[in-house]
Amino acid sequence: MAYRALTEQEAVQYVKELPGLFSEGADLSSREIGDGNLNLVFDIREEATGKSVIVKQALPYARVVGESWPLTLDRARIESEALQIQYKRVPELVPQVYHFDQELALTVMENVGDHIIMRKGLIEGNRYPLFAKQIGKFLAHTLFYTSDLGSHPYEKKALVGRFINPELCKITEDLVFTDPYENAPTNNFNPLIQREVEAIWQNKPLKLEIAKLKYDFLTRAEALLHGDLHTGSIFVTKTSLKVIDPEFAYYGPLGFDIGAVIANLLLNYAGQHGLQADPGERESYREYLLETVEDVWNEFVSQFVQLWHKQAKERSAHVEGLWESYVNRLIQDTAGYAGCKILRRVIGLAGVADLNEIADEQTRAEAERLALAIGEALILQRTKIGESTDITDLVRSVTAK
Ligand code: SR1
Ligand code: MG
Repeated sequence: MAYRALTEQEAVQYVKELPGLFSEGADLSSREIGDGNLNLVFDIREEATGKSVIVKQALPYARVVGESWPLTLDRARIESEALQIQYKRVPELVPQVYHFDQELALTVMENVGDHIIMRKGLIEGNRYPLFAKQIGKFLAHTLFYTSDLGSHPYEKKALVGRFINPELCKITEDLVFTDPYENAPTNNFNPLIQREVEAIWQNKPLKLEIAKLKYDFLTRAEALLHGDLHTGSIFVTKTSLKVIDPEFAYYGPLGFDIGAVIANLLLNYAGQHGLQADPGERESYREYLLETVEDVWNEFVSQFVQLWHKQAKERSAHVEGLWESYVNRLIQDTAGYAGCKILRRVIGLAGVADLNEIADEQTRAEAERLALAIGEALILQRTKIGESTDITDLVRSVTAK
């Protein structure tokens, strides 16, 4: 079938014709529930049995802007293949793909609708005691097994080829690493922080460090990244976690994915200024978020290093001292990328609800100023970071100023 964007009814019809999903004659309902920046998402459900699937279809443009921003449909292939690679490594942490249609740029997958988007959960003040262990495992396994450490050199290079993702990478190159640091038309920030934003545009040492991080993003094909691992790409319950939406997947530096998780915890930390009125509750939740930042890194690194020692096929991986120097650089990359991802969410095109939902503009501006200061410190001081507590100490000291 030639490409066309499906209606709710056409999505039902499409699923009915797929073998093995629903019984013949099943009475299915369909609801378009996409609230992201790019795609259509249909929830197809059989009320009688409670069974449901998700149909996700790429639009030939970025939904957030409209048809004036054309965007490749190949991102649907990238997403569906990345989901399957990640599912192979950590099936409990990724939705299962049932079907992919290249022509329609459409994936049919497991519905994890009993979970909620983690960003929403954090805004509501929920705590997720297993989150760090789960996301640490996702990061360690998906990154290790797609890197030169955990895959055959031919297989790795073939994957690099399949995941050349130029148009979505260009979005990141522009929106994360370039536009927020100059007076670009895509920027979208609270006018009350104009002075702080202009100071960033004029901060040459900061811009140099961001340019170095961008250069590594452009050139360092280390592992198959998720590519957009913010808390809106993570579904959670108290006991379960599912990572969705890897359409920005490509081969890049590991710290970009780990940094994305940490950045989004810290965006919520900054947002607490307006999200939580009670100062005691706010402090306690902030401490929870900082502990989670430490645990995410510690879980990731302990599982990654364990895989390195037990599974690394690359012979040079076992040269004395290599893993320690790798991990040391990785935590600094992680801090730097976390910083860029914080700054882009305050200044650039796509903001986050953790800040945007603060109704009072003045309070919101104070939260945004804190986020900017944290982002800047993470980038400029990343070479002094050796362990996770260095990150959280830095955040505490910036907050105290
Ligand atoms: C036009 S896309 C804007 C942002 O949404 C996605 O989630 C990515 O973060 C991208 O930068
Ligand atoms: Mg997304």
